Amino acid sequence: MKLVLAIVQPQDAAMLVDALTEHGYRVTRLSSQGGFLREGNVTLMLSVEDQQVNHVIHVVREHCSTRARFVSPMPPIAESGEFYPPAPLEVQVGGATVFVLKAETRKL
Ligand code: 2BA
Repeated sequence: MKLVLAIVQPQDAAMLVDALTEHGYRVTRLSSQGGFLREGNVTLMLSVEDQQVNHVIHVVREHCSTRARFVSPMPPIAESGEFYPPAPLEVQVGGATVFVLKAETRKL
């Protein structure tokens, strides 16, 4: 068994959960937040057979898009009263960050 954790963007999560469920996978959806952007994202948790991992990753890839986000760096401390607003920094988010872990499922 493997535990697949997929961190995805909220815009992609609903369609992805639908697709995974339609393919017969059991999915748990957790609300999470990225440490860098401090924005909400979604972590999906699936326990699957080893031979299903590649298919799960294929379905995730099909439903998750890469998007550009802009971060405003903190302005430097002005020394002479002049102010130069720092240029927004572009980061590419997604499609998805996926972790695959060995797992043992015990249903109590
Ligand atoms: P965030 O931490 O909010 O990161 C959002 C995006 O910001 C990242 O997209 C990446 O493009 C950029 N980024 C993150 N840390 C950075 C840094 N130190 N310097 C420059 N740019 C940085 P993704 O790589 O697609 O990650 C999306 C979300 O997936 C992350 O949200 C985080 O919640 C999670 N994630 C990504 N890699 C992870 C890891 N190794 N371990 C745990 N969570 C991870």
